[in-house]
Amino acid sequence: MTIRTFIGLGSNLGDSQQILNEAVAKLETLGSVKVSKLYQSPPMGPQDQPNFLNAVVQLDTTLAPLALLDQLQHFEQEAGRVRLRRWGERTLDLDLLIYGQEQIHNERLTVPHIGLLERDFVIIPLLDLDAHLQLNGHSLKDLELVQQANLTVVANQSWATA
Ligand code: PH2
Ligand code: MG
Ligand code: MG
Repeated sequence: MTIRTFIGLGSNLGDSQQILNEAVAKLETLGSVKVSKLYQSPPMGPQDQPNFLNAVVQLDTTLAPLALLDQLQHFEQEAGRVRLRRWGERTLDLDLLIYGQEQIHNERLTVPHIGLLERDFVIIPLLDLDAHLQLNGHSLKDLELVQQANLTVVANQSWATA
């Protein structure tokens, strides 16, 4: 059975656009993929770090949640993941945001992702992929932060396939 999942992509170290491009190519090995626009976003957390590039990938996959998490962490390592501090700079961050309708709580994984509803750099790209997406019965497009989003579009939805 195929499950619709959404993966958050972020990078603010190295050649971030190249790193995110390669990440999308790797995600394509796990199932059928659709990408959001590519955004630049001011850092959440420590302010003395570069802006992030952010995007979201919709991935339809047969992988179970923890098997998918294993793959995401493997891809992060392959990208030479550097993580210097909490909420700090990263070469590649791949977050499992949504896994079908499932609520998952274990030592390795919380889904939907904690903080999803507070992050414009997650919500806006999610809406690119599904303008009517709902979480716990609430339409993401009705969230207040959608009006206040502080994101710059870097590339349209063909950025990863060009
Ligand atoms: N990720 C973080 C910390 N801060 N800020 C933005 N704008 N985008 C991110 O992806 C991000 C962040 C740690 O995962
Ligand atoms: Mg993250
Ligand atoms: Mg992460």
